[in-house]
Amino acid sequence: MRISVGFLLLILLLSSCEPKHDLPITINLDDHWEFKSTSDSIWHKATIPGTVHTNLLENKLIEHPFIGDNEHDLQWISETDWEYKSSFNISEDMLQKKHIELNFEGLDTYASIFLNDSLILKTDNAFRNYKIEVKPLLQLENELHIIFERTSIHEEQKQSALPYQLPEGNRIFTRKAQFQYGWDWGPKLNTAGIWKPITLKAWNDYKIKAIDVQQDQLNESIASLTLRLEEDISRNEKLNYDVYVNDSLYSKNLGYPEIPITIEQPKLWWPHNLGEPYLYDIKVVVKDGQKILDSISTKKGLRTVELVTDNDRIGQSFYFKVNNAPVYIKGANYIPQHSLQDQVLKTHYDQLLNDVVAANMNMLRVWGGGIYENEEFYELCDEKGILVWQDFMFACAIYPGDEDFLKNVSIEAQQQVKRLRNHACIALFCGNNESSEGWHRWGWQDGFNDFERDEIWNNYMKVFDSILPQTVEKFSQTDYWESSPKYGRGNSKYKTEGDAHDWWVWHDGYPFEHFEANVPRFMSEFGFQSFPSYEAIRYISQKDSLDISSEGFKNHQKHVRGFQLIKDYMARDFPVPENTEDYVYVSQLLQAYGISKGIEAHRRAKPYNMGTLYWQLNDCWPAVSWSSIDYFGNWKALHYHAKKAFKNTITSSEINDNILSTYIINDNRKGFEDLFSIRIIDFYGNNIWSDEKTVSVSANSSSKIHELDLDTIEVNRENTVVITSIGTQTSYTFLVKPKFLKLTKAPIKQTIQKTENGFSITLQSEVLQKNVFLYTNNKGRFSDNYFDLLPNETLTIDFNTESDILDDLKIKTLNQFIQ
Ligand code: BMA
Repeated sequence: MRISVGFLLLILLLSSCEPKHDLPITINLDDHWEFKSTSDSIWHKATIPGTVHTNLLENKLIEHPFIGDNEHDLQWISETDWEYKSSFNISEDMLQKKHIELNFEGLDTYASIFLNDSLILKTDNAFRNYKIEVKPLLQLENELHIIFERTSIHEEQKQSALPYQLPEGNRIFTRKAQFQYGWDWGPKLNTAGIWKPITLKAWNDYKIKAIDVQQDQLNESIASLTLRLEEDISRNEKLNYDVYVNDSLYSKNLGYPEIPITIEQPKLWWPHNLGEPYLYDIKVVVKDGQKILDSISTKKGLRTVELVTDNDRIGQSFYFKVNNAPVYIKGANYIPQHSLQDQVLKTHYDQLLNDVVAANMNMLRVWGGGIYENEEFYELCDEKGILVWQDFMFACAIYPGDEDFLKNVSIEAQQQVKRLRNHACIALFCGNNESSEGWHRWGWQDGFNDFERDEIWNNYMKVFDSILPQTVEKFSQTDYWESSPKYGRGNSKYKTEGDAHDWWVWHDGYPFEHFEANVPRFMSEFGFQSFPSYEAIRYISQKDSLDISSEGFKNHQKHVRGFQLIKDYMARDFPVPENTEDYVYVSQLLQAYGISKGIEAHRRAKPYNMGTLYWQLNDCWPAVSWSSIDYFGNWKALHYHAKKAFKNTITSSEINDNILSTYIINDNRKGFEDLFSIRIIDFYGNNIWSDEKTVSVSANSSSKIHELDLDTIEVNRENTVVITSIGTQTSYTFLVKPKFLKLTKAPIKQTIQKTENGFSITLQSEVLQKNVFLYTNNKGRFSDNYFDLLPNETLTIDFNTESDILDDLKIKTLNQFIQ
């Protein structure tokens, strides 16, 4: 058939008259904001999303709270009421839509919102988003005005309605990040403001609210999913739902927003250390005939995750199965990356999560005293193959149980679970951090009568044994755990059931060896503090010299006994240098030494123990803390050492009654056969003893591979090192504490060469050099640091940097402090 040009033109003309879509319109209301205290008359510019602290800083109205003890002088900010206003225009097109909704993604916390002078909303939960239909009030030109009341008035009111005081202070009444009230690693900066975006959305008869991708069945041969759309719909016609998988049209469906899909031979999502964290792109386009009404896309990793808590002959297991395979968990506890959340940018998330992967961690626990993280965080965890243990935001306190509070928490939980449930990374929802332990073991019940005690515990149960688990059950396919830890230290079941926090080390002053003799089923917290990088120390006091004794610096140690504990532990195991620069270095070695001891003991005990998460990955400001990466992103010694201790396959040795036992730990899903060797040399490189054998190593195992009675060989324990290896993996074990090592002061030969990404540094020494620390004032990252250099070994370390010169490279080793 021949079609004339005129006919074609006519068709084109007709089809262009008919609109091809009736899509919702969304605009961001982030511009033209101003703020002031309610008692002031002068408005200042405000960046939104932001916090009042950031807005004050941007206007140079306050000093930076992270410097010295400025924090103290800024407490008035939390005791002030603040107001924000902005004007915005909308298009005629938008105004004509049938529905227009304002969406506040996060307001911190007690806000009254006025649109064109009408009060439209009052909020009391920074973790909830609030949506409100505003069509009748909107014009082409509009004014938004938000007043934030200080939290203390609300908290005092709520306190006065209660006949008793709950542990731990008035923060429990306000649903906002609890660490903002001060923590043992963070400042008290109880901020306020528009901390998440505000958007305006307009539509006619249809919009998609959310998508849930439910996994009905998943194994290596088939994935059966149901895509379920939540919609706002005010029309009767049957709609078309077109589903795309990885950009190819998968199916066309008429009439029903619940669409089954089947993928044969699906590619499964795995934590990065066990496979590929593969993500499918799933998209649904909703149409009325040919007219597009809305669409939604999501990335979905197909995997099953299960927490196995079976009674066994020891007590009760606690381990994760991913795609039906038990997975040994390695990682750390994550806290907010900044006290002022708006300062955390995509690059920070990306960098930190790359550092998590680089350190061979496969899980982060998002700790309950911080925030439910933003989308970027979970998207990156999905992409990078990092599992997330997600606490609900309750920590170290007992919370109220009145109806308003319970309702508020219930909405919060529902919103958060629905927001997070499609993420492959989400492995577990956990009710709270240490609230149960605190109630049972920290004297929190003292002073209450029986009635009050029952009431308080019943209220606890309402939230953590009822509302939260029911919400998780109803809206997700993820497991729930009431409280971390299951039992506090001191309870005899601590080691045999559930997850544990070992704070005997640090808080109770027990030696690091305690970790080796007390391995629980799953260690969800254990840690030790160290000083941060020289960069962070200099920043705190704004001096070129390292000043750790000023009041300003001391304000950055929030644990009351912190400085003393570091010193006491150092004296037990390490030399205690006088000079600050050296002391900071040794404090990091000490932390790395203690925590690696714990990690290895936990891993050796697999499968009795199935996971180890140390406290804490990161910092929210420059501080002396338990972190392995400081506020500026610098890796402390612990991060480098954890990277080695967390490798999928390692050898690890322990000494008991003069018997040196060596284990091979393999987390891979496959077994293998390889050469195992063990060699003892002295610090000058002389061979003292050696052995080797071919061994076959099972998948996902830890087994003792070698035993050596040290009494049967002639060895001076103070100047020897045991080198064990399997294939290319090598570990060093020293036979005495670092402070007893007979190290020799000797030069290290170094050559530096420029490379594409920075410099390569080649090192060599005639004697063993312990804990070689390379440092420079140039910004960059060493491929390894705080490492041992064997006698006569040549080691090449890369320094990744944008700088063109490296003329200030310095080296410290433990040899300089002990001979
Ligand atoms: C753990 C955490 C935090 C605390 C840390 C160090 O119990 O849950 O509350 O910062 O100990 O004390």
